Amino acid sequence: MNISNATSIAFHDYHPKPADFFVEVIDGLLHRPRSIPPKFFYNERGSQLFEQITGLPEYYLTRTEQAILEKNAEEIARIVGRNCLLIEPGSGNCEKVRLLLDALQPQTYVPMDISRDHLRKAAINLSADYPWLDVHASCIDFTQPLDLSFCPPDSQRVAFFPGSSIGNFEPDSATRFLAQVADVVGPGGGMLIGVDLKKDRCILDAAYNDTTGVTAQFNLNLLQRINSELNADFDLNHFTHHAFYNEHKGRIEMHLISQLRQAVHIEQHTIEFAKGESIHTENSYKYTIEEFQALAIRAGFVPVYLWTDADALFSVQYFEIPAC
Ligand code: AVJ
Repeated sequence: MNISNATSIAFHDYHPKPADFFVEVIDGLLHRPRSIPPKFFYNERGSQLFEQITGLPEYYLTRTEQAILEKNAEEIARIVGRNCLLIEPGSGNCEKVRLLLDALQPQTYVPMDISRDHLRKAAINLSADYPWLDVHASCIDFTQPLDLSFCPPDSQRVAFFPGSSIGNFEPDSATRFLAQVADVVGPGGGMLIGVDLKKDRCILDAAYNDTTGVTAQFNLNLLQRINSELNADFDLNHFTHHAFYNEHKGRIEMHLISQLRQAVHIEQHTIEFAKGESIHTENSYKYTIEEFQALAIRAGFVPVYLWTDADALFSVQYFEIPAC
């Protein structure tokens, strides 16, 4: 029985195939330039370090986006429309959506995450705080097609993708990903997305080179994780964090630089690093408003409205798919 006002929560398990850490790490390290996908930052320690990053004075992204959502929640709700079906790919701890729920009053919220236990916990906590909200937690790899047949077919579908997570995608894959989102929300559907903006490079460089070295620890934690989970022997004292804004590509690049010529062993593999050789660990693309709108338009969206802070550091942009 489901009494209105009582907590309503459903769990849908699409059994996402977990990433193969070993295969992806070896593949990335054997190719030139060497790289490791940024999705592997987020083990328990990495997630803790990222939490710390979000509170750093130099790291303006999280607090600026939060302030934009808080300040404009009512207007966002008016523009997006109430009673929607709100889908959040990679919902994590479901903290950001809380800033919108009271104003937006969605009929249904669909948090999607690949991490089953975190998703379950986050959905239960959210549901306890918002008993009027119909929560359909979906354990899924959000880059896979999503079946929303459990949802009421008539409500407007809106995707929520905060945090400038889109910055981790290459622009072409970002377009493909948004086209997939466009498919899911369908004609008349919308997308509310947090996008970090191009700005003075000093601000960007500082945000990824904090003086207390938390970002360096976050980056180096990848090697620690490879050591403990893949039986490797990276010497963390012999790699250094290197992050800089690549103006030409419009992205922050994070690297780990080998401080000397060295060999590292991972299971049966030996990887030889030259002195100064890099492991590319992350790209974080920055866009102008016009650049990002053009990207979203290529994916089938129409720009509807956007919000930024007074210093134009960060943007929250709303798009729709024209109704047919
Ligand atoms: C979570 C991808 C938005 O690019 O700013 C923070 C990750 N990396 N500091 C970002 C990150 C280094 C973050 N995103």
